[in-house]
Amino acid sequence: MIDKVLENLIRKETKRQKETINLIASENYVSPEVLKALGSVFTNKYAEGYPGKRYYGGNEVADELEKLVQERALKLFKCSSKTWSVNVQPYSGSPANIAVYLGLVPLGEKIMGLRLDMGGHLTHGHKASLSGKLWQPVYYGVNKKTEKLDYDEILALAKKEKPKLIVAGYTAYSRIIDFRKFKKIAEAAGAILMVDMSHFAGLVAAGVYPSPFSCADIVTTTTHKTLRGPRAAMIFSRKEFSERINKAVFPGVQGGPHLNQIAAIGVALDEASKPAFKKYARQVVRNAKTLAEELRKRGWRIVSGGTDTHLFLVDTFAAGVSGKEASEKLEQRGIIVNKNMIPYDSRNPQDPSGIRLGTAAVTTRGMKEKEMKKIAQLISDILFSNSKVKITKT
Ligand code: DSN
Repeated sequence: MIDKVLENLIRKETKRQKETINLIASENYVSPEVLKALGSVFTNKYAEGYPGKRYYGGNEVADELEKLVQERALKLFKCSSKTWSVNVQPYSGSPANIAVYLGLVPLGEKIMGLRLDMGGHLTHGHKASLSGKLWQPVYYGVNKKTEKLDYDEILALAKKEKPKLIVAGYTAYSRIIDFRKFKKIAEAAGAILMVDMSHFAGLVAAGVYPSPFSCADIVTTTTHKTLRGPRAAMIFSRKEFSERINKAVFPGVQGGPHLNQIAAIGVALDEASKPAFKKYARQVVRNAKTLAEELRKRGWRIVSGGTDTHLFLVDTFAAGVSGKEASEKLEQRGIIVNKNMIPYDSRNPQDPSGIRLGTAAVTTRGMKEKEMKKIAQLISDILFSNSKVKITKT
């Protein structure tokens, strides 16, 4: 690059990514092909509107691109184009979720989602987000004992509160979600069911996590987590909702789509349709299960007892180590995680009781069960010195 300052930052970040173990559950490493599409000339083009209905000239290739990516998205998730549409323009997950509410829920009406401190997302109705300011949030939690969703409680709450829309799909919940139960809950409340599959989209694509499409009215997803694409998002909607969703994305929330991101989504969708991706996703889950189990064996408490997905929470404070302390100590030794609230946490978000670990990124680097055992031992050794209770040193 001519800009040596920038070139140096890119080089430094490349080195950092190579030399650390990335256990951030929402991150991954994209392929060189995805990077190529992101850095392509599509970044130069404005394409406000939708294929065939743009506000600027010169969009014949953009139209071809957007339609191709829509087709690939519907195909990958086995959605019939007779009943489903997909909007591939959202810049990322937060604007995608806000666009759904804007399109389908009158301002001030109720949106029901999982509490942030129990695994939900800011855009599922948290007061600090537009979703909790422009709409009235109703929160459900997880069961205190099992730390899993309690569908009877959620049903009772939904019947009482009658939200216009219910969100299922989270950022820090490690268990399989029963989408059929959520469909019944939404029907009982007369609500629209939106599944935010951002975290587990890649697992759904590979068939290692249940697909939400037969139950949901709307499915949102980011494309950069387990799906291993660019930082972007998509909104799938049943046809009856699609026009309202499209208007909410543009011009409701966004301006012109980032065509380079859309091109890169297209590359990632194609990659995710290949047998190698199925193998990858299976290994992601195996790795998470192994890592959780190996940490459990060494005395660390795993929230809800384990995982069915790519991620899980460790209650480090049960062993006397706060989440902040744990994440900082691990980072000093090259293991990158995030501190995280655990259900019914008595500590604060800046220094909560736990950490969240995920295996999507390390699996992309080719790591398997053997490496997970080593990582569990490393984590345990690094945190051992801070632990005030007995942690097994194996
Ligand atoms: N920040 C993402 C995560 O880490 O799960 C969600 O938006």
